[in-house]
Amino acid sequence: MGKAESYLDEVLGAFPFGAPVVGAVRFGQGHINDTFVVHTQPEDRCCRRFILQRMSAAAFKHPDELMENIIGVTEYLGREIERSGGDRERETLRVIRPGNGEPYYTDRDGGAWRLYPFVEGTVCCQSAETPELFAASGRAFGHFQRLLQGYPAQTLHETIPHFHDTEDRLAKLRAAVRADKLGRSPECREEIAFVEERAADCSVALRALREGLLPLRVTHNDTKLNNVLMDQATGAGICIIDLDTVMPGLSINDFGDSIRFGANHSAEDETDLGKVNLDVGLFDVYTRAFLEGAGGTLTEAEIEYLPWGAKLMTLECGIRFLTDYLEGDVYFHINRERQNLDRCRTQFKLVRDMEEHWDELTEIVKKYR
Ligand code: ADP
Ligand code: GN1
Ligand code: MG
Repeated sequence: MGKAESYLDEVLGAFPFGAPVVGAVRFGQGHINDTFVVHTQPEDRCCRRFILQRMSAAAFKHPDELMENIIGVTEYLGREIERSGGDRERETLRVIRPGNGEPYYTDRDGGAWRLYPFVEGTVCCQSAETPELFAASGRAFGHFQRLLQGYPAQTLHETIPHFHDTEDRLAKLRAAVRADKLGRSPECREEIAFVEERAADCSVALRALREGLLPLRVTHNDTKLNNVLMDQATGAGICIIDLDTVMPGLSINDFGDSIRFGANHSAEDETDLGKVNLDVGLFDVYTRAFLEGAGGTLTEAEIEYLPWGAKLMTLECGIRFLTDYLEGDVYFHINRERQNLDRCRTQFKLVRDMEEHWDELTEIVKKYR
């Protein structure tokens, strides 16, 4: 499969844009899919934009199942949003089918492409520029989980098996270390040891799930700040995007992944670890907002385990970056060498910070129970 750009002519011709396409350029900062913004020029009105994506073949083995999930979830959300007087065109994604009526288009080399309207009047943030903005994202992700409370979970396909199975992620890291395909393991010795010291932690949430303490819910599973679009005028988190991993999962993981990415003031691939620090104030702000958004849907045990969600999602993400580095950067997009190793290091620095501030984190959570 070649570079996504080389298929654009073919793919643009397959979708009903309703007006001439005037351009398509790469867009956003996702690590997984190839995302383009498409500009069209209707005769009688201003430019209309679309989001065109080639779904990652490395991440998603069954695009048909993936799109069935997304269509099911977005239609359900659309109905829920309408029922409460919202605007479904702005508050959820909508899949636009190609001319052949399928849910997505398959290019000449088997690449799977989908199309959404661009949600206008929104911004997508890469870092929590203000506490208010971070709170708005927390409210939106909490609310998302609440909206999907009644969704028939058994109809959802597992788009990535064992996605947040931290025990399995640990096993995959160990296998990558053993194989050491590119001879990169010596430079990762400290990081590998860091994980081994925390091997038992990898079972904490899964054990609570197995013991029936934590319930399985329909969750987003990839709750980075840049997976929610904020209203440009009000700053409210209005549209949750990147629905590829909506599957049965743990609410604490949705909480935790947001903390991992947003409760600090550095980039995920920052090389100066002195700049990478957990912001406990932002943890507090997010906890409150997430619980507000979830509106009483979380159980006492789920709330109690929120700090574990934060620590485990951060540790797991570091493990995944490290595994990908050892395997030759085959999963996460990179734009420079060692980027996945740098990403791993920021995650482990944050895990350390969480451990150091553990009592404060548990106190914060208690405050909002
Ligand atoms: P990835 O899985 O690679 O992260 P995303 O679905 O998150 O892909 O899309 C990447 C980026 O594209 C998002 O972070 C956001 O900036 C932008 N984006 C995606 N969908 C839309 C949309 N419907 N409207 C506006 N921007 C969007
Ligand atoms: C990926 O798709 P994106 O960029 O929003 C990844 C997440 C990781 C994240 C790390 C499907 O998220 O699981 O936590 O990168 N998504 C998938 O930044 O693997
Ligand atoms: Mg994304």
